[in-house]
Amino acid sequence: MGRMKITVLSGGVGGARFLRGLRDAVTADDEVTAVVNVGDDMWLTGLRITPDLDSIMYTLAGENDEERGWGRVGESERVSAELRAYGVGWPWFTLGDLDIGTHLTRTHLLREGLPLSEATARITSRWPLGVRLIPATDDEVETHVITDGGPMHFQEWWTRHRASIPALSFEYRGVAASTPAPGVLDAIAEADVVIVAPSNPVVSIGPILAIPGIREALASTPARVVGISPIIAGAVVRGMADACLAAIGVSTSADAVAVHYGARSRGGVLDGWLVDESDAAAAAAIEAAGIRAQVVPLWMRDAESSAALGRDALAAAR
Ligand code: FO1
Repeated sequence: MGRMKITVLSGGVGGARFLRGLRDAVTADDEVTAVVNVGDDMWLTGLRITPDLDSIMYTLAGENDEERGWGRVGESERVSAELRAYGVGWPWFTLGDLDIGTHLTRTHLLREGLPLSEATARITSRWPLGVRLIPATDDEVETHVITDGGPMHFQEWWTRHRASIPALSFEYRGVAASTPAPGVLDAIAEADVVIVAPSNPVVSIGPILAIPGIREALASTPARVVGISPIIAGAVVRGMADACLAAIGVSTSADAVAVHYGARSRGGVLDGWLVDESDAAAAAAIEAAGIRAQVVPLWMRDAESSAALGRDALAAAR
């Protein structure tokens, strides 16, 4: 097998773990590109924060806080304490000191006029990640959650309220006027394999698919498009994705999420869908929706099981 081009649509934590495993599963000749959600991004105390890009970068660099799931390992929070004392920012959202170094760099580059994709290339060049990271768009597209009390930024709903306020719907603010970042459409069109990471379908993959041009690129790529279920044994693997699925009327099951994405042959995005062994019974419903179902172990427990999942996803796409 020669050089392979693999493009992954990804959100933060789950996508980051998958990408780390995939990197271990490919050879040095292969080229892995991650098209990353920006819907969680925001301006805070003058800084542009991009949680999903940063989660992936820190994870691939071995610099992430594994226990907490986000931010840098060995982090301190002195600057955040000062911001709190001044009464600026979000007191429920902590920026670590090392992490702030990343945000200062990004904001500096943006203010010099670089688009986010170029700022990201500059920032990620610090580490040998083994994966090229491209924001799905250079435009500011931020997810807002519509609740009974009005809309709020996704980050406020998720981090401050822990998704406990019922979400009526989600709005990807600015998405209609957005365009894919340079390299995104080519990464999909020229891929040998496209993988939808086991990320939140509503607030991680949803905002990527809503950017005009991306669905069309997925529809026309000669590559096979294979997704990995973020649901195992009828439960979300991490986070509070079930609250997001409920809001869009999708039940928390491996087959319901596959049907939500839809078969590429029927106007959706998927050719194949990987489900966990505990969800083998869901395979029939997935196949009935026109999507090839593959039953494999999905738990990314350690480096070995994560790499095995990467190999399984590649095998499913051949
Ligand atoms: N999550 C939290 O639960 N509390 C925080 O204070 C927090 C800070 C934070 C700072 C930078 C960053 O990149 C991520 C951060 N996260 C925090 C995680 C983030 O809110 C979400 O988990 C993701 O955006 C959802 O994918």
